[in-house]
Amino acid sequence: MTLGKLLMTASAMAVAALATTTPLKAAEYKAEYKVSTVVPAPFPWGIAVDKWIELVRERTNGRINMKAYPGAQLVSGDQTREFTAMRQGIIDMAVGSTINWSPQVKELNIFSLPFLMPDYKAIDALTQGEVGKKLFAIIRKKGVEPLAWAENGFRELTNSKHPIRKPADLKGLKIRVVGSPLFNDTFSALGANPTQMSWADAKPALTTGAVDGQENPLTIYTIVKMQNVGQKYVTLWHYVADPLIFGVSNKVWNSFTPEDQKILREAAIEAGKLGIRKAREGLVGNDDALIRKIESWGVQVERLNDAERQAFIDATRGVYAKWRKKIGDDLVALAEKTIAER
Ligand code: X2X
Repeated sequence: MTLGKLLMTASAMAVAALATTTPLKAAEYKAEYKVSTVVPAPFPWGIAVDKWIELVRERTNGRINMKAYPGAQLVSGDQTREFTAMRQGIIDMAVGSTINWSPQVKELNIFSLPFLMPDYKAIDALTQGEVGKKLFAIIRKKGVEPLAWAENGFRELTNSKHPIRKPADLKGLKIRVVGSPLFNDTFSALGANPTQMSWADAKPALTTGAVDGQENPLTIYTIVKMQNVGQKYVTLWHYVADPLIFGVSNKVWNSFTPEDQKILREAAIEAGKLGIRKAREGLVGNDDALIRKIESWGVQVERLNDAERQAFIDATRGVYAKWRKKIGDDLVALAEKTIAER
């Protein structure tokens, strides 16, 4: 090669290098952003995820291309590792349950304190108020940008053995739970035999009868058709509810322009509202269509009166007191005050 040719090649290479090191901002974006979730559409949770993805794609003209990965498949089905994977940047984004993130964010256990939230207004008072702001600040500090809330729902008790109307009815029943040792404590206090497992493992365990019962929102019950795997008894006890949080790994978040961050946040808020509406369909106000649908399948649904519900509250007070300390006395006191004033 002549010296002239060599110089030309070198300058061409320099131009090429310049072109790759100073691209337009959007060109730095990934071809696909992975969004972790546990359940897909038609669950209200998955509907919220799909809406978020769709709105962001539309509003960024495809600059931000997200894809849902349900079944917590990005963490091999172990939904309690979702938050950690997002912090590490293995997962770009997630719409996660407070239950599944609570092993890493202990304050999120607040929504799993037995019988803290009596109704939907109480959930909203927490997520949309000061408690929600404080929780978001904690999550942000841990390396995930929180954008908005959605909802899985009030978790009702189901089992294959017999109607449950009082703590003694739970005695010895093997109940599948997930996420946090708080659930073990709650069900042990009620005399049951709790066993931790992921959602991926829960479905076969219900089918084979390896467990007698489980707790989940009624939208999960109906869409999975749990009545067909022997879950013939449902107790409406509203003992805890799990909100969902839209989150983005900090590293990914910081790579977006402020305009695109705004689009992501606003789209999450909008998708979250849709998700919450879907999660409450047939369950709020005078509308109990979803419960009547379940009854029409021959399932026995127990509606507890105040005294019956109080017996469950009394039986779990010790658990509440223990976890109040773990979560933080100030935060729990603020939540109680917020709910009392709702
Ligand atoms: O595993 C469950 O029970 C589920 C689907 O509700 C959650 O991810 C918390």
